[in-house]
Amino acid sequence: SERNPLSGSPLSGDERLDSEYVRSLLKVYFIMGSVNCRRPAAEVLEEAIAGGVTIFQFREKGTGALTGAAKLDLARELQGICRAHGVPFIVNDDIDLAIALDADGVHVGQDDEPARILREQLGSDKIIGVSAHTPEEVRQAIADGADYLGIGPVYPTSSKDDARPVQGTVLIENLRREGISIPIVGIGGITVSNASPVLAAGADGISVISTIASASSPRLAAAELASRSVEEG
Ligand code: 3NM
Repeated sequence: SERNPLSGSPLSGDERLDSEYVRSLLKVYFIMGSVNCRRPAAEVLEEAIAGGVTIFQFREKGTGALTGAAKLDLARELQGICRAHGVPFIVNDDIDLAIALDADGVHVGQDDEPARILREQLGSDKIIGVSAHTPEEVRQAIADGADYLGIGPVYPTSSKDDARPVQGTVLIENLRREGISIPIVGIGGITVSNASPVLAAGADGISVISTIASASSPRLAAAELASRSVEEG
């Protein structure tokens, strides 16, 4: 039977999703589109969830990415897998797709629709994530009503053509030192062996494409990331 991960989920006093609930979802945040894996994406996602992925983002971007009906079909297939396992399904960028599929949320970058507009379109019970790379972008995203932030790239990445300069864990550390408590995932070049410093810096979880999508065993990769994130996050 299908499970909707957000149904009955706690809303805070101001009718937003409870931030501790969102924080708990971010432990192992897997992002993938068809260009990120050499095997069928559905297979990779099934295995990754079996290994311990806690939230999934459909990110169909880059050279050779699917569009139109093919993109919609793949999104539907992957959403079905997420629902079967109670894993929230987030759509990168594409608000129309997110609405059409009644996805659990949307993730946007700085060049996309601001979170304030997305909140108006999506309502209070969906997850809105924003990529932020500077303290100013962080402040704006929080003011706009983001549920969580993706902060990166922590390490060098080859999965994003227009990635910003590598920034290590400094921004995450500084935000936590300032008392900013919004749920945060670190992103960019994170592997099993370099995940711990990201969590130690104050991230609630880690977000990866290639460490899981290109692994010979997505299940094992996800399980190893989960063991780090659950113990140290
Ligand atoms: N956003 P990998 S880095 C999608 O810095 C994305 O905002 C980033 O892929 C940012 O885990 C990135 O393979 C790519 O490095 C992450």
